[in-house]
Amino acid sequence: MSAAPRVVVLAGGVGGSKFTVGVREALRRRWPDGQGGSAAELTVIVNTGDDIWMSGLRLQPDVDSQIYALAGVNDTERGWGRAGESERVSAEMKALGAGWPWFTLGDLDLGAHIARTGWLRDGVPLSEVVARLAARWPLGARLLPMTEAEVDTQVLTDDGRMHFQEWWTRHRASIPARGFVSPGIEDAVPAPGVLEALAAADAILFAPSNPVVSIHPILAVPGIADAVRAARGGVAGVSPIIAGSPVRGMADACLDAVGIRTAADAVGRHYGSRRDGGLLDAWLIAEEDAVLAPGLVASGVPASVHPLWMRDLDTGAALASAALDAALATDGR
Ligand code: FO1
Repeated sequence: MSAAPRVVVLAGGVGGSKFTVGVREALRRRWPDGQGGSAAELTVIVNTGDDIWMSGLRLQPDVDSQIYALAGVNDTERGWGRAGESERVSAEMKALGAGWPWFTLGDLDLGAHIARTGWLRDGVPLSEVVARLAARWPLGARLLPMTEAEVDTQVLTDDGRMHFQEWWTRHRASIPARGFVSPGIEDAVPAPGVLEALAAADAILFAPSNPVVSIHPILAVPGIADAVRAARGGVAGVSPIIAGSPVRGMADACLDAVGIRTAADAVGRHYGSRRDGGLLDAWLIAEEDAVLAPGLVASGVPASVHPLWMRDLDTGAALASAALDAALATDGR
């Protein structure tokens, strides 16, 4: 068996966390540490563009989705928040006319928002705050926010801009988006540990997360895309599009807005091959999209065909394992 690798995953929240759980499982199976964990190191660099202030509380949907999924306490049916939630506080807030009627905070989830906001107000840096929240459970992964700066994603519409959460959760992405911006991101720096993790990684994986509002904000933090391009380890991405539809969520509305077709080949070309100045050494597409592979390969994007649906822990681990193999097979230069 080869030496246990250092693995970095770039990911958003709900869809990304399913993949992260699969990666952790694949690492446990292939490089077991004899105590139920893995000798491999897993670091997840998480999108913070979805973050938002609500009623004085700082919410971090993608960070929390990753923590809850890795801890096994996530609501798998609803897709976000904690399993077995109650919503007494939210009901009272609604009665008071506070918060937003379209955004519900569970009582357990609120514990995390209150703790996070309190620490931030005490001056604790965001990456330490995330580490404290993640320490609530043994996750078997290190979570890093992409940056400590507040760079909430805004959606450009014909009537002006709105916060990504309002567009996504309230309007269900039904208002045509003309683009996405992250005010302040050009002055942001990667959170502590991000560039070091990318430089030390044996494998860097792009989760099948929304390319526009989950992966792009991470890559838009100055220094991160360059660190991926320069990384010693191999870089493999997993398509979030299967047979022309998003695996999850409303990624098609986001792709339309930035002029990328909702298709596995279009997203692969958008990321591009590292040999040609892009980001990937390997691009995993679904069996349903096998017909697209030759065209991708011919245009320099190193595509390979795999079962992409993550139906359970086994299929998630199998996909993660294929992505790991694809990344580890490349020397990255
Ligand atoms: N999504 C919803 O569709 N409705 C909600 O009321 C809602 C509340 C919520 C609270 C905390 C949190 O961390 C996430 C929450 N989400 C909710 C999910 C979230 O807004 C989005 O699905 C993601 O940000 C997009 O990845």
